[in-house]
Amino acid sequence: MKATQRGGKGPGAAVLMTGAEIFVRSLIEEKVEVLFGYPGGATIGIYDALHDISNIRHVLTRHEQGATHAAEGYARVSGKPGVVLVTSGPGATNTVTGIADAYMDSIPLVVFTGQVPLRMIGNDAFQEADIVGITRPITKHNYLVRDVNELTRTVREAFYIATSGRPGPVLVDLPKDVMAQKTHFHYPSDVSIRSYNPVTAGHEKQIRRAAELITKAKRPVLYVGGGVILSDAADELTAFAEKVGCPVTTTLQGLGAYPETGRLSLGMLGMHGTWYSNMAVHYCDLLIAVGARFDDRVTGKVEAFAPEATVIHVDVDPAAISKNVRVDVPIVGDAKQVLPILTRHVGSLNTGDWLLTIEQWKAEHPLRYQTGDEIRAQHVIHTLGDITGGDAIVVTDVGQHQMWAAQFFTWKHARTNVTSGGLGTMGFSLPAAMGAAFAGRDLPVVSISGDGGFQMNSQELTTIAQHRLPLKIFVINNGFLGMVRQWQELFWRKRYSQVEMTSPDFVKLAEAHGVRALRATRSDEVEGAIRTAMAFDEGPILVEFVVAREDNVYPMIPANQTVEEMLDTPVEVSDGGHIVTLHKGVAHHNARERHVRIRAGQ
Ligand SMILES: Cc1ncc(C[n+]2csc(CCOP(=O)(O)OP(=O)(O)O)c2C)c(N)n1
Ligand SMILES: [Mg+2]
Repeated sequence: MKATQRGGKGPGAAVLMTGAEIFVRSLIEEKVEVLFGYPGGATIGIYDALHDISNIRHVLTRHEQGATHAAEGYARVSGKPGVVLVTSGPGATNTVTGIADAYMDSIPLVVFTGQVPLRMIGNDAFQEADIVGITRPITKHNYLVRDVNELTRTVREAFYIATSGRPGPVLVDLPKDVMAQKTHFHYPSDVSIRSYNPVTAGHEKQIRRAAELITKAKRPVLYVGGGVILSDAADELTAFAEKVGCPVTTTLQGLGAYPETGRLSLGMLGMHGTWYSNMAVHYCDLLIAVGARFDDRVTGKVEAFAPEATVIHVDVDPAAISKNVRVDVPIVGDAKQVLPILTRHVGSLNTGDWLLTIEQWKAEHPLRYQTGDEIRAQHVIHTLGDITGGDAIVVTDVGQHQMWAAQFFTWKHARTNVTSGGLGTMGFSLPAAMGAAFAGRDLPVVSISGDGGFQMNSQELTTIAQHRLPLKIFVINNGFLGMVRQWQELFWRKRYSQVEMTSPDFVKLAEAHGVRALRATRSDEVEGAIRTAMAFDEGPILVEFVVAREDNVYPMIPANQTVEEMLDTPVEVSDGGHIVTLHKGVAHHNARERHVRIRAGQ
């Protein structure tokens, strides 16, 4: 159990302080630098206590959902917990999507909600909502503070639980009268929570068993998830992969854990993963999962996932192990601690033949697109990767553009990919990018949204303009809820039900919020528009890219199917500026033949 000395006595220990003052002082003890919030009746006392505080920056978002996504963007990029403060009732319920989002992707948030006075709880009081009840299934833990004397311990525990073990959101509900009660300030120096003792050091014997299997493997694959990013273990992962000579595929959340410029990179796996990553997982004899959870968007049909592989799983959360896929060697521990030990125990493998097979797959089935006059979203993202060299924080929304960003950006660094994976929340990008901009990383922040998702939280343009945040905001406008349209095209006989979408004039909308904006409509404008945006240094800038309307994301393994059903990118040719698709996504054709060759050691 952690036992760092902090707070304790010191100024204020002798004087009586209100709960609101104690709360603010506790945030200072927790070294909170930025608070994303929105005031109201139940938190007016807390906001009063914040009024004269200069060491916490409060960002007044324009919607509480924006505050929670911003806190998540901040947490993902900075590695520190994101902190939110909202009022009771509607203020609290507006955070629900953001909390669920953080829960699904294991992002540390501490969300403080105002609550009606204790004696009125349960009376359907004005702006009362049982937010502790509502958020029970979507928080790692939550609290209702009933006594001001419990306040500092609760805040201390909330930060500890949010950031330790498998991180996640913690909610603390603060009744108005409790925040007005007075007591002495004493900040606990350590935390002791019975029945919560996350294990971080992997079991020595299991690590040795894993090392033995690795040493014997002929066709190993590392399957790396967001846990590696969250535990800041990208360097340890890279050292391990390179010592062993093991190819690396990452999940959507794992992008950046291993540089895609590295020779062992397979890119992303799963439903819209690269052809070669999915083939490698399908035919590998050893799958080393690190900080990943075998999500259905990764596995497709679980029974057919990595059918020939022995599975090693390193994860800090024991509940994640053998949850979806049976694991042969479980190692419960923090990737940052486990990987260096594993690296010491293994030697370099002779994976030359296996890497050669993968090289062939890469050559035969690369990620690709053609360009004509019309802009392709793939081209926008590819160009962004080329111009930035991967040195940018890219925050996406949810839909086709998100998958193209995962596929075509050059992911090089941990904590540069900010995207809603588990929950898949449209409207995430703009506020999350805003939070990312407060994280203080010396990299440009690029928000990429679809026309649909952008409209879900575009109110935050004003917050962004107010703080003159140097965001590059790209709206990929295909006139459709593209990802749903793609499914309707491929699996619902092209019956486009409620997916065609009109939009405001995004350039005028941005300008109305005080954000500079431009529009690109032809593919020869893409590079210039991106260069203009990246060079702009007078605050935020929005670029609307009007792109091909009915484009699809490939490769694709349809939901709950297998590599056998993988649709590769169709063959396209450019004909006088128009892109002609010669045939639609083609399913797997030579996997079986290739398999025979692998077995024969060719
Ligand atoms: C809040 C929310 N509502 C609905 C969905 C279902 N959904 C997933 S992708 C998508 C379409 C997104 O359209 P757009 O933002 O224009 O992005 P595109 O796919 O066109 O790139 C929808 C409706 C969702 N993920 N989130
Ligand atoms: Mg769209």
